[in-house]
Amino acid sequence: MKVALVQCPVWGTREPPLGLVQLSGCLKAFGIETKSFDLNNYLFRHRSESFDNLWAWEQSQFWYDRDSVEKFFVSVSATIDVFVDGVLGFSPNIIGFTVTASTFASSVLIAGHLKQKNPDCLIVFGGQGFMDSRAVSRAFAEASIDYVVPADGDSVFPELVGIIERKGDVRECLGLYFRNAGSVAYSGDPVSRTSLDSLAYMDFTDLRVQDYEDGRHLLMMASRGCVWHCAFCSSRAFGDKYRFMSGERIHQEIVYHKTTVSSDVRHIDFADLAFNGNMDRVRTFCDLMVRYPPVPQESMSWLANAIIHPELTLETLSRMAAAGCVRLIFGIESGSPALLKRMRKNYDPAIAVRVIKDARTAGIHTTCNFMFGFPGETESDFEQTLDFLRAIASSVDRVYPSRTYCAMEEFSSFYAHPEEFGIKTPITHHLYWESVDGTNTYPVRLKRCQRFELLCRELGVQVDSGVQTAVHRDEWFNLGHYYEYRREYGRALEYFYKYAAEDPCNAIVARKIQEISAAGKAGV
Ligand code: B12
Ligand code: SF4
Repeated sequence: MKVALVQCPVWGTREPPLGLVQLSGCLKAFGIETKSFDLNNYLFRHRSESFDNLWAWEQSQFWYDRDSVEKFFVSVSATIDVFVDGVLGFSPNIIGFTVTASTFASSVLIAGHLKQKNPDCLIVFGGQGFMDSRAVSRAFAEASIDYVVPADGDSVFPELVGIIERKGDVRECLGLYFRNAGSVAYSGDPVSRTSLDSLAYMDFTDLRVQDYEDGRHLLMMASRGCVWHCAFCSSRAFGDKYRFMSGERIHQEIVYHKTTVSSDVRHIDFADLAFNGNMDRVRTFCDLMVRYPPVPQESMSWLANAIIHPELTLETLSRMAAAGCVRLIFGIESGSPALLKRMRKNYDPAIAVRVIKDARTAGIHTTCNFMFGFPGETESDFEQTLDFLRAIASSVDRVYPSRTYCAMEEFSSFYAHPEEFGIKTPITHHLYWESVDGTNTYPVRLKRCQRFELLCRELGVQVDSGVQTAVHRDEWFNLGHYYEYRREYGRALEYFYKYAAEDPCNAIVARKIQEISAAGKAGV
């Protein structure tokens, strides 16, 4: 039995897709012949100048729209054909797609192509896109899709492949949606989730680290879920319970990759939501990295997302630095204790100031993320955020002001209970939501973000430009879309023109200008 694994756009291009390399390791551990194919990276590397920005984080909305993706695929059909033939050349019996909301449209289109060329291949969709149960129905509306795995596939997928191989009953595979007499059935929740310490190592055989933008680092996710419950967060929704690899296990996997497949690797990025959700494992991991470096005489650095924790003392931070930690990224979001409480963000700003200063003393760089206009944020709350910035200005290395300011993400608790947070319902747009009293709007949030950035400039604090786009263009790009959404087309055009003057090759903006102008909407 042969399994092909496919990653469609849009996804990260700095390093191999974690979902695929993890699943590939798990399938091979069961002796299943597996090959991975990354269409996302393939298209990214072959993109033309007019699509240069299509992989920018802020423009990922493009990929949610099936028509846009289909038109794009038609325009690069020769490249798509080569890719599809490459997958089928492996003669897979099963093709698995790793699907999130941002890859759903492209995955459906590619799955259709593959099925059309080889109707015998079984198509399995899985991944975090299916934490939204509506996505399961949308997937089964496509004739090409045979199965959907809505949760961790580490053991479910190998089990499904085994059952298909021995022509068994797929209903025995818990954690699976399948077609049943004209409708869709679910086999039931798996009894337990794979312990992260017993996971197979990631497999980079087909998706080599050096074929990605940043060829010298390894991405690892050494925990799933989070220990906190911030009201705006949707990232923790999928793996609700915090599960983590022990310090010993993280160390073992790094040593394995470094000494076998990826000897060039000098750096690890931990994608964990909260790397220090369990401080004991952090201490164990650091002790091991100091006592048994993956390659003696060669330094190995790492960075991680962390939560502000009172146990991040100068002593612990120094131990982390000695173990290779070069950067910690903190979701600070606000400097107002009252607003943090409202966000259910469980830390004291005074401790945060101390941790950031101690990190600097220990030699660890810090990045602090901020958001603007969380429901209920008053001018005085915002002033406290500016005061917080002043307090950390001499010790923080970089700040990242959210370019979506305060997005109302599905599966977050403020999205689920807007009335509790004074948000106008129905929520028609995750970015453009408004407070019931009308004082908290998208342009208000954008202005606060700009004031924050101005203060950064004054204080000499470095502002992270985000993913690929230039900071100052965001205002024009974002307000162009905002006014288009509000049908204020004249104002939308004004902003899109400003953007186009700076970045004339941008295909999305050029199309917006053409669409609005051609329809004569600007005069409306
Ligand atoms: C790391 C990460 C990234 C990295 C990915 C880097 C890489 N090279 O892989 C980066 C930073 C690039 C990224 C980008 C984005 N991300 Co992201 N990301 C994550 C994060 C934190 C971890 C995902 C991960 O790798 N987990 C580890 C692997 C092993 O798990 P996994 O991929 O889920 O795979 C497991 C299962 O899902 C399942 N599975 C997966 N695929 C398949 C396939 C088959 C066939 C089967 C059977 C099973 C299966 O089995 C796997 C093993 O258990 C999650 C949040 C979270 N807590 O998980 C968000 C998350 C996946 N991202 C999300 C989003 C939306 C994005 C963006 C689109 C953001 C945006 N605002 O536009 C961008 C992509 C746009 C762009 N231009 O890059 C959402 C997806 C939501 C949804 N409903 O689909 C999440 C859930 C966060 C959130 N709630 O907002 N992301
Ligand atoms: S700490 Fe970060 S990942 Fe955890 S719930 Fe809060 S925002 Fe989400």
